[in-house]
Amino acid sequence: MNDNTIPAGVPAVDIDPFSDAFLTDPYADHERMREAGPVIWLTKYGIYATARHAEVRAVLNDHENYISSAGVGLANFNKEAPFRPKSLILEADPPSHTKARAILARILSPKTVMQIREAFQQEAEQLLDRFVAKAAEDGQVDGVTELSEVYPLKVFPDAVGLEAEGRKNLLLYGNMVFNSFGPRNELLRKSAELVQPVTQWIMEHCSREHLRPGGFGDMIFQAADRGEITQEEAPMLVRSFLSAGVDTTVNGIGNALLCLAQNPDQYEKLRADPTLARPAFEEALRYESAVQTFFRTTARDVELAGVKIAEGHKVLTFLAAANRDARQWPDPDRFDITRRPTGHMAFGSGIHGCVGQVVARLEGELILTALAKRVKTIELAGPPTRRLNNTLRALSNLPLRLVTA
Ligand code: OVV
Repeated sequence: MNDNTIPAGVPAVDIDPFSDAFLTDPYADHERMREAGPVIWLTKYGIYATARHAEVRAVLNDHENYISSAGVGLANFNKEAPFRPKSLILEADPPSHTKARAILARILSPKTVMQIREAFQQEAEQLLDRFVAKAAEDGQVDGVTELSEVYPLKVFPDAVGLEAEGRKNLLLYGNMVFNSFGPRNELLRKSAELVQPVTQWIMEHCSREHLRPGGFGDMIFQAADRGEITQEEAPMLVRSFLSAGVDTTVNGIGNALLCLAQNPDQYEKLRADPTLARPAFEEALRYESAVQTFFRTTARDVELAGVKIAEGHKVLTFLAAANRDARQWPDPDRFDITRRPTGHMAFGSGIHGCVGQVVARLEGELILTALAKRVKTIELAGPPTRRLNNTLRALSNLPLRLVTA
């Protein structure tokens, strides 16, 4: 299976998509991979991959041939033990996936989002007041440590019903989980140094006693009370909220701030019309996708774009490369908040498409709206620094100078 023999007729590419150089700036390599062919072979890992929009979408929409239960990272769970007990939704196939998905989809439905909107908006406005005041006082402000990390760490765990103490663990855990989808490289080893205490904190806080009645976490236990899942499964679904609900939106918002700081003409459009906040966030997701990659595993011999792939192979889908495929997007390397990037792959696609996307979009919209209402111009006050992660496009710092309206 994942060996060193290059399959006949499949373009072989020697790029390492988990190297520091690639993760620092993946875009030229994305182009090389798209141009090499619709399906390529990555020699470094002995895996198939696709960087084109049509094939990424095709793989993600064919959950019967491309399964998730063998893991959605490089590791094949049929051959090696997962680094943590498998997620009941991410690393599952129908029919068990369907059951878990239905519960989370109901909790994170548009109806629920209408109910949390006001609290999320208030928090966004108060945070932006503080952010702008800090910028005025200090001459500059950090878009990551003082905004993009602060907001999701406040509003989402509040909605889940988690206590305020210790929430930084959510960032450490997210970093670890998203690194775990890559190879066992230095990034994974470093982030996993804290695996014991952080995992222990996370699992403790997935229990019913730690979750405020009526919050998203408690709603999972209510589903267990109704017999929809077992009492043992409930904390595992809470774990999915805590794994996927923070680091993703932190970086979605951080990346959007970077895009706007680097494209003053686009920021001016947003400032002039703050109702563009939602499409601006969507375009930032396309342009700098917070989640860059996911794997699937072939459940049988399949054919993708004319390439035969045998059963049991890993296929790496480059969501972020699909999002800049010129076959799909006119002028793909242009950040344009007036484009409507419908069909982007930043939330995935198909039955595993992000179940929290209504909440993620709400957070992005509210932060960009509050920003646009207060800030005339936003520019870099120094070079942004990256937090390299095997899966996430993440920033550690984003020094910004603001001129307030
Ligand atoms: C989409 C995603 C990412 C990471 C973890 C999970 C889901 C989970 O279900 O634990």
